Amino acid sequence: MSLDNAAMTVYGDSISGNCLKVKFVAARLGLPFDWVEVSVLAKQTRTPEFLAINPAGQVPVVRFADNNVLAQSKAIILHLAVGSDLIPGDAFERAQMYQWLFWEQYSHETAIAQRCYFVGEKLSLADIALVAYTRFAHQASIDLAQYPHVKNWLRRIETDLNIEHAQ
Ligand SMILES: N[C@@H](CCC(=O)N[C@@H](CS)C(=O)NCC(=O)O)C(=O)O
Repeated sequence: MSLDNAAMTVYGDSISGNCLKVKFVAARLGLPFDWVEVSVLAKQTRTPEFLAINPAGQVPVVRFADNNVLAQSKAIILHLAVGSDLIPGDAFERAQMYQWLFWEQYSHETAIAQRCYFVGEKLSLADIALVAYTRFAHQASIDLAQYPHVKNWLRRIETDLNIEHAQ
């Protein structure tokens, strides 16, 4: 069955960039899908029912009409987009597209996604090393007010370290 005719269920959290990628691609390609909201914050990815769908306990995950299940946003969007104009026909351009996909997952998402600390759920040397020069951003004419997540993180680390707020 071609994907165009298949019903699929996307299990996703509406505030997750990884899940929105799947939604945007499916919508752009006109692929019909049901969206099942799974809240990461409410720990709905940790229920036995959800873990039976994706033992990794993560969204997005898609269940296709034939009951096959696929996780990992990049695997999902690449699968959805096979044969569409979203995947360049030229082999080198396709490789360049992969380059951006890998970059996004490895560098962009990790830099932009909102986390409390750089590693795990608590202060580590990574936060302390990174906070040192981030506090001087204004000296390079960078106004952190434009980057509220960074500013929140900066405040959190300064508070954790009991040091004065730099800006
Ligand atoms: N590399 C995966 C990352 C998936 C991921 O990190 N999902 C998060 C939401 S953005 C999640 O489900 N977190 C719940 C958890 O890990 O407990 C992808 O691109 O799909």
